[in-house]
Amino acid sequence: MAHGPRVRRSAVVCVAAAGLLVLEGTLPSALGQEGRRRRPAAEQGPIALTPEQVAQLTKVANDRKLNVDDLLSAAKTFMPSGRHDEYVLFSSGGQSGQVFAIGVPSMRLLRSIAVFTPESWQGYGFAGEEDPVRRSLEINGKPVEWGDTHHPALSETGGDYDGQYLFIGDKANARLAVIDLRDWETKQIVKNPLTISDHGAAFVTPNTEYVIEGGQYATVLGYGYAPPEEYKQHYRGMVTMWKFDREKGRVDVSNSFALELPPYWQDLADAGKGASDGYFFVNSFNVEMAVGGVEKGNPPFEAGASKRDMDYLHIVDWRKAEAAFKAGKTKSINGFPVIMLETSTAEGILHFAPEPKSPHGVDVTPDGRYMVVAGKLDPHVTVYSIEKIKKAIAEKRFSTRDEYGVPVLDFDAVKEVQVELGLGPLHTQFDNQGFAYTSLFLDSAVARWSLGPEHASKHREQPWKLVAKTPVHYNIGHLCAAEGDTVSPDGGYLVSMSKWSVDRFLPTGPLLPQNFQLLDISGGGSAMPVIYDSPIGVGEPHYCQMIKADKLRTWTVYPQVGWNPHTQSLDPRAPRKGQEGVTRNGSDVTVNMTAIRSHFFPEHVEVNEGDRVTWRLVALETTMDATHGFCIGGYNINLSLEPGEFVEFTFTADRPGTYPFYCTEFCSALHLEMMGYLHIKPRAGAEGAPAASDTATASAK
Ligand code: RUQ
Ligand code: CUA
Repeated sequence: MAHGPRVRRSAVVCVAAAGLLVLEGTLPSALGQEGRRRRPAAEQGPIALTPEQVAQLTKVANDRKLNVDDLLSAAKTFMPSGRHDEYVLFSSGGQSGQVFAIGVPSMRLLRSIAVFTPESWQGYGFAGEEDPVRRSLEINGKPVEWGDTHHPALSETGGDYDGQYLFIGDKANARLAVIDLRDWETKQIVKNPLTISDHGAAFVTPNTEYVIEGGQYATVLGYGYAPPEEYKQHYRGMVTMWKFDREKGRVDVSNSFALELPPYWQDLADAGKGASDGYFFVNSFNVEMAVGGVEKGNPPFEAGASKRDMDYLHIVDWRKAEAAFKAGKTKSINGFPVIMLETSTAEGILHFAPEPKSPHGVDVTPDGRYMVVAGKLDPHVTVYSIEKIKKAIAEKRFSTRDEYGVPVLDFDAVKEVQVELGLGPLHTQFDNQGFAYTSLFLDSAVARWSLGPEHASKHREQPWKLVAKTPVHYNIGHLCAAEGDTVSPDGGYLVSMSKWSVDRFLPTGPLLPQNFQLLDISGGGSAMPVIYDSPIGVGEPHYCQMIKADKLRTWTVYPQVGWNPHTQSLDPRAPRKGQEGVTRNGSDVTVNMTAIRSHFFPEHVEVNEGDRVTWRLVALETTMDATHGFCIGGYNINLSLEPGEFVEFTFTADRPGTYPFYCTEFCSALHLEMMGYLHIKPRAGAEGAPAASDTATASAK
């Protein structure tokens, strides 16, 4: 009797296994001698399992206690060696300050991209005393060498990801970074001149005209000071519009500006598109303007900031704002142009709409017709209609003005619908079937719900209705569907960015990884199973975006030997083959060095104690399998020399000695031999100086 269910389960496993393997590749070729060759999916024919193979698969499944769903999940996410993922997930790296690139559906980490935190593998921030990375990380003259990255934003053309650039905000220090997706490296870091910290960055307008940086905790703009008693008079919020120059691949600071906002705590933002093109939307909380002070017996921020039922959705007409900026209707704060509140109000740039208290995410639907606001303390999402917003603005349907004179639109005039989803809704994404997906933090679930009647033919549900929930593990923050915040979401995959993984993985000490859970959302109705758990043990990622991999035009080697990745151009300073050597001008020494498998040229570099050394190093390699590294121990130098790359670094040779330098990538069979010596000769007479007979030392001085 006890054998009955076991036998039946095995049978089910066999059937399912055979079914799924018919879909995916031929087993014999997978096991063949093609191991080293990249295997495109097109090469695979339908497979037919022999009875022995079915038995083998069934045995593995039973030994590992896998059920049919597990086997299906495995088949949906497994990438055979050499097969590439369909999507790339660009994820924030939270307080690691980095960005992580992850393949979907395999959920394999492809690489990290160093942004706000120096990172040695990439040679990011370890190019000596004048390192441009370290320089760009300084704030008010202080090194700030980490960041809290929250929101990556891929560049867009016509509201769709174009695969060219990635932007990411640093919440802790109100900075914005630009990453070039040709070489996946950070090219620019800009510091907001108005606020120390922010939150709502980065979001792009549909053609990446601007990168939007929303603020968070109100301060005195321009890094000013005022006591908390003067909060209402002197503290302010802001949103900054960074102009992006696509040709140069840089934020154009001189054409960027900000808007002064009341001292509510602005939160996430999203740009309108389609029907709402020309607007952007920013959430806020603490319209109470609570100033906290538990230490004085006042209610803490968490209570004071949640007293009122409604906060304000900020609706910004950015084309009007741009016109006001171009007309010079700004005030300079800390050298940066700011459109002040009176101007925004007078010019009709800024309107508010009430939103249920303590909202978090605002997300615009793919057609741009609706804004979905999720309030952490309200079990509904509130959906606003841009058509109604425009009408209410035109007809001046204001219910009131706030303390700063900003018109507040009548809630009922702009609200389309409220949809009850569950506890703690945070963020919303979309698919290609007319569904929206909202993360439910307190429920630890992903909710699928139907959009309005115009999508009924696709989703075949009642409009504006909760359709399904999948439990996740646990405390989901953001979620991300394939191209799920663009004008044409793909559907198929959704990643739940679940917070502490708690019991999902082997214990890793008290500090837990986060957990990216992959959901298969390709089916309709209630089917959206979790098919993979992926530990993220390197930071607390907040948001990510998932782009179709074939949109990326990634370089595999730099276009020319002598390429400077900081400028994305050939660097005239790069030594060419045959120009190697060491030259001296007083105590300034220039080293021109090349690297090619498996040696540096020159291999000995002699300098004197106290010399100022400028070292130029170029990788002469031109093929994909030839990255070198270069380090000098004790001098904090570590470079990554990708094929063709040029790097210059400088240091003062202030500690004499014999310093082996070596290649830090195991680049060839003779990698260990790819080394040399830096000889720093002590000043004559100093301790450790060579004997007087060493005339070379004396004459070099
Ligand atoms: S968020 S806490 Cu995007 Cu939900 Cu930063
Ligand atoms: Cu070059 Cu190791």
